[in-house]
Amino acid sequence: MSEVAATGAPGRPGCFITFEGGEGAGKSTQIARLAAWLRAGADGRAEAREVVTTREPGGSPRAERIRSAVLSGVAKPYGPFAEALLFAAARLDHLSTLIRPSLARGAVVLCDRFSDSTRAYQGAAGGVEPETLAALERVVVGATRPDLTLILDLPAEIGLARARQRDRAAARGPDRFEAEALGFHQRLRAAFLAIAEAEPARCAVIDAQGTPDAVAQAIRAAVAERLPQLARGAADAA
Ligand code: Z5A
Repeated sequence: MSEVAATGAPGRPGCFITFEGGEGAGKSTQIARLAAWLRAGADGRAEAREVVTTREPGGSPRAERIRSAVLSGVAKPYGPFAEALLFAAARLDHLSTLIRPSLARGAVVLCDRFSDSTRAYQGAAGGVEPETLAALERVVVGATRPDLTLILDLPAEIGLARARQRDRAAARGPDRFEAEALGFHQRLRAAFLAIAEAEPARCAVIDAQGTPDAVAQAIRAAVAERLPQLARGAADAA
């Protein structure tokens, strides 16, 4: 095995960071920024890292096929539990083909959504019992839990307006979940905040209402504080 400084959970050479939040919270924007910062060794203060950026649902060829089906709405008539099973099937493949091999060779994996999205969308907003989702998470995710989860928080109205503006610019309509009513998105926000409150050691809530630069700075500060090996010295500059 190559000489890689351990950064995440014990026995795991790499480091697993997930981004969560409602629609249009800025996850894709901020993953690209954090990846560039880590690849540059946190402005030269730390070791430059191999960074793998990925997303859920998707992230592997088979999981991307499940993504297309679920986001098209084809599974909606089967109900939230069936959708949770499809997200879990996609996650199983994503974990075994991309996430675990990347962590094993020492990469930093930045993932746009992960199992907290199942808890929020299919659980809190969709009505699937938490015990059922916890059991699914135990068998699918196992020990590959995130080292850090950044929850990008903002009012649902603002996130939806951003997502709609982006969709208009790309000349496309809302997907299966964007099309849900405002109340659904407000439940999601509350669910992500509740997850952060229940698991403060893993989760950091980031105010996502500021400019992209301000949000990126808050994310770097959280990473420097929670995973100092990735950004040694950067906390002082944050
Ligand atoms: N889902 C689920 O139900 N269960 C699960 O287990 C999993 C997922 C894993 C995936 O959709 C859907 O699957 C998701 C949940 C469900 N629901 N939906 N829809 P997706 O991957 O297509 O979309 P998303 O994850 O919701 O992300 P998003 O809507 O694409 O937004 P984002 O990545 O958070 O934001 P963004 O693309 O970076 O930014 C959105 C726009 O705002 C864009 O035009 C930016 O330029 C702009 N932006 C970004 N930051 C700012 C700031 N700071 N100020 C102003 N404007 C900004």
